Amino acid sequence: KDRPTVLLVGNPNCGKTSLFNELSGCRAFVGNYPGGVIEAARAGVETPDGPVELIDLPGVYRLGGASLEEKLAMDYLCRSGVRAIVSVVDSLNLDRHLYLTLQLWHFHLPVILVLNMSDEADAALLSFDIPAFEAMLGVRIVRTDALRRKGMEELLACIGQAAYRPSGYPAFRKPEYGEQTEQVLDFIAHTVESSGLPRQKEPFSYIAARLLDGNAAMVARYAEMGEEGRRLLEMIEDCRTELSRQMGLPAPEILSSKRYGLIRGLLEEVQGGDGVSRIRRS
Ligand code: BGO
Repeated sequence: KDRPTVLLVGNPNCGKTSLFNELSGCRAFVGNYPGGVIEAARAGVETPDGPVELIDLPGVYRLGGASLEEKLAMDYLCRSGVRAIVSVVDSLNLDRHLYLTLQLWHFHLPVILVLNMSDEADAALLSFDIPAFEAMLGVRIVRTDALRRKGMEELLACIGQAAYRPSGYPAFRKPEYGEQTEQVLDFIAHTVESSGLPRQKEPFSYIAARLLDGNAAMVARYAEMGEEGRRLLEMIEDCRTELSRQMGLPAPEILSSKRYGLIRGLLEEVQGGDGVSRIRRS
């Protein structure tokens, strides 16, 4: 079967399962994955451009953690055959939910940003400058209310376009972390790529970001690759330490603090309406 795969990703409780059920016409369950077995629900879905295989990944707050949910999400994101990502966020919690969205840049796939819970945003008098929001991120944005089935046709049309006509779809804009950080990330990615060490499933830019974070699982992987792996980690450690000194931040906090900074700046530009001051205070 050659149906293009489209992944639904999002934080827990963003309404991802409700959306999946609406799009797929399947109402089997809404809720968290029952204890123990974690698997991704999947369904064939018709779009105006043709059928896609929609996969509902378990809810995760970010990529890179050691939980089974995060590993499963990463595994799907690295599979071939994935043509687009639907990043579902809760419209009232964009400051936290967009963190995961920014991490999707690494996969170089078309991203549809779904502002779910639009009913709650309306009730809170929160509005968005959608064209500016789309331009700043390099995505298509669809506002949905999964409970009342609002925005589903538009979402299906976006999914179809992203999966079947990607050349006309915007390219996700690279989150810019500043010159010093970018230089270190490029250096790490290049060093890993040219090392001759076994190719990992994740994109090099993603591996570089995790190594800059000092992500335990990623560091352990390279540490287990023998002398060359350990030499690579030492080289990386030197530039981590230097960047950390320059930024005045512990290395594991550099990228996350940059990401939250980018999100704050973005929301200041695109979020409007009487609800903003209330959201900011909460
Ligand atoms: C309960 N608008 C509103 N208002 N609510 C929504 C929307 C929306 O657009 N989309 C989803 N919800 P999941 P994850 C619930 O289950 O799909 C609601 O984790 C309840 N349940 O109905 O499970 C949705 O898959 C009792 O709410 O999210 C669900 O991403 C009381 O958001 C919750 C109140 O949706 C999470 C809510 C027994």
